[in-house]
Amino acid sequence: MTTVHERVDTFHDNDQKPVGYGRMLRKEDPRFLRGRGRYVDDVQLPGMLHLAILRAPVAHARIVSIDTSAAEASPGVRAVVTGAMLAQQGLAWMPTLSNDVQAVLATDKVRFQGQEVAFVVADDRYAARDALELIDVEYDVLDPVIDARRALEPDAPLIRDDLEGKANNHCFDWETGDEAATEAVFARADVVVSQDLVYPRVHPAPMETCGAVADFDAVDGKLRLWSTTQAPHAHRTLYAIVAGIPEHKIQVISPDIGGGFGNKVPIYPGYVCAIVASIVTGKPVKWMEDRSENLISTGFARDYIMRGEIAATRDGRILGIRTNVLADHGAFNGTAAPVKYPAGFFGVFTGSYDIEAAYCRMTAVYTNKAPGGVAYACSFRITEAVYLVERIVDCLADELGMDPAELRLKNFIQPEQFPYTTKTGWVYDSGNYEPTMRLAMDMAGYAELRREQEEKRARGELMGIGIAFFTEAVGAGPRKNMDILGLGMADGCELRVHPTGKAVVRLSVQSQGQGHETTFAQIVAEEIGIPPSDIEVLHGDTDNTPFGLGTYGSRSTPVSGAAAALVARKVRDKARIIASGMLEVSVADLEWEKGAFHVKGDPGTSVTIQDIAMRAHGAGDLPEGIEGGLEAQICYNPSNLTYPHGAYICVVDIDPGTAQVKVRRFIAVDDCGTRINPMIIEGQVHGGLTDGVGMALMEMIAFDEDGNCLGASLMDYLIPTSLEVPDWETGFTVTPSPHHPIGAKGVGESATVGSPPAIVNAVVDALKPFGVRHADMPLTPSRVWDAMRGQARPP
Ligand code: MCN
Ligand code: CUM
Repeated sequence: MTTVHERVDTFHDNDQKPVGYGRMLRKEDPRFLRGRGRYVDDVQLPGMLHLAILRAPVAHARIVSIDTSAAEASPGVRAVVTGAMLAQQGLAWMPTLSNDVQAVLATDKVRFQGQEVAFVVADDRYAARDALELIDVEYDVLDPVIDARRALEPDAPLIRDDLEGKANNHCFDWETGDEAATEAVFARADVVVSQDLVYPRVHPAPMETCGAVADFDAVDGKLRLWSTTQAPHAHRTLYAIVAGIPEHKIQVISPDIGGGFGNKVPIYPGYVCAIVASIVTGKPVKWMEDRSENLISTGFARDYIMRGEIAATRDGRILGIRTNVLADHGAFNGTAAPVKYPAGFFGVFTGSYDIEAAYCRMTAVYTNKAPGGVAYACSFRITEAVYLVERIVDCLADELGMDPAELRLKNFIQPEQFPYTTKTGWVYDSGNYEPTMRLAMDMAGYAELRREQEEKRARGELMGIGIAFFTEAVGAGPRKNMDILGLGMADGCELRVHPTGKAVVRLSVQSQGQGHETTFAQIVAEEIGIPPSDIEVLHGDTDNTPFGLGTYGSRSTPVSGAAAALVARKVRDKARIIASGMLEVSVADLEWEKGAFHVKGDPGTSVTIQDIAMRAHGAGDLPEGIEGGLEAQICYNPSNLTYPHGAYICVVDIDPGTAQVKVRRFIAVDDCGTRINPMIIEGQVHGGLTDGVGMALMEMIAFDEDGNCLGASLMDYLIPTSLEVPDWETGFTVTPSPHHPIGAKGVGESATVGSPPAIVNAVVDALKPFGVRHADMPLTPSRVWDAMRGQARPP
């Protein structure tokens, strides 16, 4: 059973009361539960052709020749296209979201197994796939670089010889914090602990893989693209720039999406191929990748090799944190992150602690692996940062012989210190950490758990308790320092109230399962008192929604949520003026009560928002200077990110005979400020915690030394099911964001960020009797077994 610690504010929308925040069943679920979702693969257009991609069988090879003649002659084939053909149109390469370039189809070399080499367009999916077999590519196989450490060796094979003047596999260097000041606190610390950590390469593996249907109409010159994208407007602008088609001639439609988790932020070669194919054939063209293609070629996550160091006084006051990171970016830097943050928001690695100095130095390299980097509910690399700090804080507790909860409580940033500027320059907007930590400890029965552990240890049983406390930075972001390829990270919102008082709100963000059709209706409902069921949420269609940067980095609530609240307030302000005319009193004499204005001191004399909507569109005079209609639009530029936090406690049991880890309990207390729909928040947290179990115990995209991807199917890339996870115990505290119009912070990635360190800390805690201080994820039975025997396997 799930324990929920919260005040009871359950209500039903069906009784048509003007309502806003609170538990409410999801408006989108009737169609999802009945199999009526409309996904990209459901799009069927007359005369539609099918596209299949030929992928590199090896990780690194020069292309000697490609013979497409047999494929072209294959039944049902309409076109076979190679990189050389795209190069003639200047389309063989495309920009990535990190100012690098990526091959659409390889021309010179293939640089990772699974890279796109050619495509076939045919009458059906089977004919296209069959013809792939007939394309004859001669490769001159080169030595691959698979290990990031190898990438920097002077004799390592050069991967990016396409980049002018490039003589090595170095991708970028980045640093943050104050090196000298950190050096100084480390020099005077009583205790310094360091630990090497690997956050392995993992994959978001959404239920629906990536795909697109492109339909270029040569008559009106308009391109319609249905695609699995988390950021339809940003993608449209990029297509406009690359293809030279003006934006008003491109419509990107992102229909229902079967999970994104960051996998659907980048632009993949497949989308571009589908567009080219439609232009070339003059027909609509569908490309849908299969599971293996998704796992081997689309945006991976993590792949950070980190060294963490922490300095403290003997009595447990943390002075400084230092880290050195080697980041594996794969063959192309396709990371989705604001331009100024090549390492995403890794800079928050100082965590939730008030420390004196911090420093990070990072080197990123190219390897012969798939590109990606920012995906899988990562909050722009905060997953890696939180894992680093929460592991080394535990290592410090171990060194000091201190309880890990006590050590954290002693070092938290205090409530009166907010807004708090970290030593790496992030301004945490608000937080109150101790109550969150105490609530998690109360829910867990922390003292009792420690007693139980002591008894079990005495009997030789392996039980571990792991804690993680995190602060996230979500809601990218202030346009003064955040843009993606020059696009400021703002979001538009438009609200229209129809004559009968029903409304439609149009968003620039795009749900992949987060329930936006419900929660954004609730935000608007809270502000103007129209029931959520009367508010239609439109998103995922660039022709019908205002411009904005899309959904990732848990930014929808912090940015678009703010826009939705403010646009509703604009509408309400206009409604107030219309109401003053209807009630023949001055605006100052009106009082708002969710859903209606009444005359001050006379609640009986009132008009509802629905009455006002009819007047706004109907007969009768409107006050001087007021136009008809009841609608508004806005573009919201956030002044800061929002900083949700949380305290997680995990209890594991390990079978000493098989080294199998069982997560027995997991307590998650989240603080995401004002809560719009607690049921949806819980769903987000449950999903993220499940991801965390996967990453901590099961998931890894591994490669052999030749660069063959060993995680190319769900038989090898293990993801958790309900059998591997406990019944989650969730709680919450509420510390509103001071700069967000409704005080809400994001929550969509919190649990994925916070749970892996809690689980690893629990496993390491269980293995203390063996003298284990660290073991790298995924903590599979073999790794735990090795840790128990004092061995470590290479990651
Ligand atoms: N919410 C709320 N109150 C808050 C904060 C959020 O009720 N204070 C609700 C929101 O209204 C929204 C949901 O919780 O319905 C998530 O909101 P938010 O934290 O703003 O995150 P986004 O909507 O921007 O979603 C993105 C985030 C990311 S980046 C990944 S990755 C991820 C995640 O969401 N991918 C998901 N959760 C996912 N959930 C599903 N089902 N599918 C994915 O692909
Ligand atoms: Cu980093 S995965 Mo989400 O931001 O789409």
